[in-house]
Amino acid sequence: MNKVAIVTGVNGQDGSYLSELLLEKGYTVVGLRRRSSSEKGLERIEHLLNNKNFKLVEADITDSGCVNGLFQEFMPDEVYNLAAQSHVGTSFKQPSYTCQVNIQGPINFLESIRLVSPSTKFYQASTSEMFGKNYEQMGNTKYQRETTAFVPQSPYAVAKLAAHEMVRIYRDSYGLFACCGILFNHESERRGENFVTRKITKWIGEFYHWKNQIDSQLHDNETDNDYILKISSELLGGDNRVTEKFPKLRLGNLNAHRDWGHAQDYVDAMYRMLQQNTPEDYVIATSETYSVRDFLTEAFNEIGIKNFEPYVVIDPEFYRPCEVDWLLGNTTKARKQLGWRPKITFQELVQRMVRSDIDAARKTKLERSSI
Ligand code: NDP
Ligand code: GDR
Repeated sequence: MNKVAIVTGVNGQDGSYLSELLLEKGYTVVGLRRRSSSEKGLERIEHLLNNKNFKLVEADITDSGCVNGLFQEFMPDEVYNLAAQSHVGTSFKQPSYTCQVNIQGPINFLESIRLVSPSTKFYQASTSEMFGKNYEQMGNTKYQRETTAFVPQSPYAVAKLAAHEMVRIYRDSYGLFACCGILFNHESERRGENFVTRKITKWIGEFYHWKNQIDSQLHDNETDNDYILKISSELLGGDNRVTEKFPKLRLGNLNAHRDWGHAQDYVDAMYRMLQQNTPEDYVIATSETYSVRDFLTEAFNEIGIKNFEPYVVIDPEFYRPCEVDWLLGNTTKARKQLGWRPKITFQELVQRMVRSDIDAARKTKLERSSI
């Protein structure tokens, strides 16, 4: 009989990659998706919908009765709780909602496992945001590991830390196989569009096509405060310049450092954690850190632009009331005990994301022009 895994947040970035991995390994995957008034939002898992071992189920993790019913119906061997209000900036504007989903959700699963299915293994999606502004230092290297103290800097991080501690309490009190992956930032071609990496690469994809539109009249680029301008060559020098405008990329803090990996590598670590003999928490990261500025430089380089500055506006709208400045994960434990290491480098990650968004923008343009 196939093993059964419940994956919450199945239509999110990680849920889609993890489901692929588990299906490849012969699991039956029960993917949970909350109700939506439209059928949109399944793009990341469209290719799985016809797989006979994949079941898409409507469920909200904040509803304890609903979660309990899932255990009665599916008796899962493993649960991967990936569903969350996962945007740090949003958590400052919606702190109560963030706590409701990110704390109550995991409690509902832990309670159901305790009461209905104590042999089910549970994975909780913890985060490097829990370290907040804290780090350890060896020589010039500042890093975080499993034993680094948590000093959360946002409602999101506080909620995730509460869930993290709750997992520890259920593990210690009731002997459940429950563990947390303390995952550092991981991105991909499927990353949500309001996280900084994807926001950048999506903008670049669209800008690339706008810039390269075949139009013999347009040949020069200029900028004003908010727009990049293309100016008609025939009218250059005259008073009646014809311009086309493209809005600049608006971002907040470019100095924050993040340890960015690829989501495909990270879901493999989640799986490995639940195959261990004992439940433990692990830091998962690449152990390299780059600033948002570095990401911009690398991404603009992909389209042959060496200096991104004329194309970007710093907008206080995207500053956070409290920021996490430095993240770099020490993965000694995961490498040793899980045999895990990332395969995709920072440079490959950026390249894949930019190329994918250039392709996506091309398709959108073609669709528009065929209407
Ligand atoms: P996403 O935001 O892409 O996915 C989260 C999913 O959770 C979405 O599909 C969302 O549904 C779903 N969801 C939200 N609320 C509920 C609810 N009440 N009931 C059911 N489903 C719900 O996140 P990622 O895939 O990037 O991250 C997965 C998990 O890992 C999250 O918990 C995140 O906090 C955590 N994490 C992520 C890291 C990263 O860098 N990506 C790093 C460390 C931790 P909908 O599509 O309808 O909004
Ligand atoms: P993060 O990711 O907060 O690290 O949380 P995000 O991409 O949102 O921000 C990274 C850094 O970029 C700065 N920044 C901007 N961020 C956004 N979103 N939009 C902007 O315009 C912008 N400009 C600058 C931010 O201030 C920040 O410093 C992600 C999420 O996936 C969490 O769920 C996860 O737990 C952590 O990673 C690890």
